[in-house]
Amino acid sequence: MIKTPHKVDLPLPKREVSDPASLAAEIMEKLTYAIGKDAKVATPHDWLTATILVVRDRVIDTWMESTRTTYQNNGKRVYYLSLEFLIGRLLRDAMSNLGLMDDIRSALQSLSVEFDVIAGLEPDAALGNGGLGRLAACFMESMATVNIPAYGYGIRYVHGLFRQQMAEGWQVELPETWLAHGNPWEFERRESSYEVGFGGAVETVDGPDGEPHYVWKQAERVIATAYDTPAVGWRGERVNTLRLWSAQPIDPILLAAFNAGDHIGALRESNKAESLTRVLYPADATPAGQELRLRQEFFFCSASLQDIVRRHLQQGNSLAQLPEKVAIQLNDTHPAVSVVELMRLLIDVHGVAFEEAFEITSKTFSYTNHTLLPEALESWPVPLFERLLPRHMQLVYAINAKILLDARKKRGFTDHEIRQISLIEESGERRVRMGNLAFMGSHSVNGVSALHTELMKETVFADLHKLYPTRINNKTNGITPRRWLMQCNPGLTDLITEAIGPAFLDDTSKLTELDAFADDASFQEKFAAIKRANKQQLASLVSGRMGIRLDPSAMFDIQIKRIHEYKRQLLNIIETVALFDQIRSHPERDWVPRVKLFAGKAAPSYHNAKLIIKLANDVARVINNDPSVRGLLKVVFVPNYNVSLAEVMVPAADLSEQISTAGMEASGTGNMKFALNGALTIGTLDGANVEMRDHVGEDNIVIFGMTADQVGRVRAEGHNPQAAIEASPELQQALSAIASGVFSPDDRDRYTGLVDGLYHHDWFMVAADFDAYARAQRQVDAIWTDEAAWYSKTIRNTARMGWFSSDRTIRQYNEDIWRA
Ligand code: B1N
Repeated sequence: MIKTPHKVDLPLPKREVSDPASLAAEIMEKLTYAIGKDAKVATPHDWLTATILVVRDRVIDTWMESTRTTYQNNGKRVYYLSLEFLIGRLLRDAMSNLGLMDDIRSALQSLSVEFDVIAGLEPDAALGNGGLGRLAACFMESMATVNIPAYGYGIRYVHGLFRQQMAEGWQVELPETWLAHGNPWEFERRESSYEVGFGGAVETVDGPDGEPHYVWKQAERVIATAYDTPAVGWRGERVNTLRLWSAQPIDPILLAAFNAGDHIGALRESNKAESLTRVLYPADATPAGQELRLRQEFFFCSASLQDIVRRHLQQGNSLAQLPEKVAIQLNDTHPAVSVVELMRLLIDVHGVAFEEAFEITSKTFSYTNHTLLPEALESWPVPLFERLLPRHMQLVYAINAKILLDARKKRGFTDHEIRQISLIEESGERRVRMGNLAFMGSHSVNGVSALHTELMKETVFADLHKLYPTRINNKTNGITPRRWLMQCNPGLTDLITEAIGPAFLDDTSKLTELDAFADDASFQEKFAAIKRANKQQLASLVSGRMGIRLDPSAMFDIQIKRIHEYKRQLLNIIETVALFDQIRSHPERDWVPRVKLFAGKAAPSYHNAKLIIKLANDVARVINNDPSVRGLLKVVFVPNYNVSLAEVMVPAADLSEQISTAGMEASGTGNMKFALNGALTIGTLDGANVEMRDHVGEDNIVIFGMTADQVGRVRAEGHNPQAAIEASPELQQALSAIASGVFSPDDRDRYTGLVDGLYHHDWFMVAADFDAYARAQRQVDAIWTDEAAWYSKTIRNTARMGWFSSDRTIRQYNEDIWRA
């Protein structure tokens, strides 16, 4: 690098004034000089970009300040490695965290620009599938808020999660193009580029010390280029960096080939490199085991680790100090190959001995597990792993040999236990177990809810837990109250401030003061008015997008999340059909008017999940067109669920559906968002629902169904769903209606397979839990009918959910694991 003397004492124009008039002037300046447009011809997008650039200027001052201070203190940094960051929009978030909301609004108004209109044009950064990716985004905001020097590392996908369109009720996936208008939030960092290699072979040479040295001769190489996005904390006190990698070819074009007339071949390498970071794998807790996925994982891990080690050494630290200065959190096993990549860098590049390298590595890494579903536990066929990453394969074997010897010799583990612990799955095709690799290569392994953590100890990691009994710990998930209360529900935020003052904005545990208002009739009335206004907003969205009219005085009963059999959207739909039957058979009864809302995406390859979406749409069509239930029951599947849609649906919910088969949802975070915004939860004792019940109190949540223990026992003993179905006339009738084509007259057999599965396997205990669920729903009706009771419970939910702030989660990670 060429060192030039920089003149650093020139004063920068400080962005300290932020009254509406100067903000308006700045927006005009950006429009003119950064975008090159006259106000007369500026499009709404131009106004959006100009506004983002003005807000961004204010972020940058603090960003540089934060980075500088960390460098000067040479303090410990936290690195959050995640293949997904489900960010959503950033403008409202940044404005609200910087306290610019009102002034920017007025500034735009003075320019005759409607803030809500341009804010609605910002595309969602949908670089994630669901809860795991959204958690990473909440954590980025909370790490900045609680003042932890942190970097997020991931991939800058050109296409994030697909756009979901409905074609006659079937999900169709369309590409999503969030970068079409450019991305004003990001900074390309050409200078932060690294080479990442694949394939080839490992050569052994004699080192100067007489020991064998290993040289990985890579067959292919690509360049990883960094794109940085600032992550602003609450009140803008700290700004951290989200660094996303993009893949570029080493040679953009093979000119010789091009000149010889091979125009396509000349671009082949270039296309191959760029395809690495082109699309996000659309799989959430479903298998994604393709070669491109392993390449994506290694690509971003290698670039991130090279960057981390470079920064560490540049500070003048030694490699032995790595665990003292660096904490790397692995978000599930997707970045687990980092363990062997760091080992390789330490041993092959920096000459550290194996034993020491392993010690440094395992003290630096920690790993979060997000699922127990066997099909979602990553493992790679040994031949594939070896072909793509031959040196890493050697290191996997070396770590495995060390740990297994230790287990056998020192701890007397049995052959069966040794097989369970091994990094190599030996039954059938040999595979590398990424969960075991992440476990061995870390000093901390955590689950994401109390129940999930206990189940980890008893199931997937039972034997590793026996070998390392203090390694597994729990960090119950959380959500950022900035996005999931203050920004998405300003009405409720103002009402709470009016009642208990603004201290809860900085410390959500203060929300408990709201408990005193739970039975206050005038407070209940205001709380209800805000809920109604939020429902009205959702109703206009649904009417605008789908042409369906919703009555905001009906109960809004909402299930929004990825579509998966274990989440049991099917249970909800079947109960809806049963309710439909009941209302028609007993029109004289006092039915509680309900709107059943669903939204969520299915993995494109997940047949049953897509069929469940079609069923929801088929049932909706029939019910919504039946005059005998008009005004009492409506069903809506809102297409293209994403973060921005969640921000409208969450504040509008009366009832939150959290009904997974117990033991299968690791935590859930949507459950927390709804309850914080004053919805009642109907749910099973699964994931974080268990801790939510402990916090809100069992009178303020409706729990039903089998426990995780019962599910385990029934599965082991073999359960008879047919008997359960025959014992429940309502269930039987609903199932026979669905199976016989009442909702699919165009294809009467469409759902016979789905219903057959319930009769013969019912792995997800839909039939087994049906009666308990239907009873719980009638209990919800009874509460709804007693308005004072309803609001008393829902206000208590808002009051007692403060503990589920991701600030609390992050503080726990920092106290127990990172110690930054
Ligand atoms: O992670 C969330 C939890 O709240 C949810 O309960 C859990 O289902 C979710 C493979 C996953 N677990 N596993 C994934 C995502 C992408 C992928 O390719 C698995 N997502 C979860 C946050 O802890």
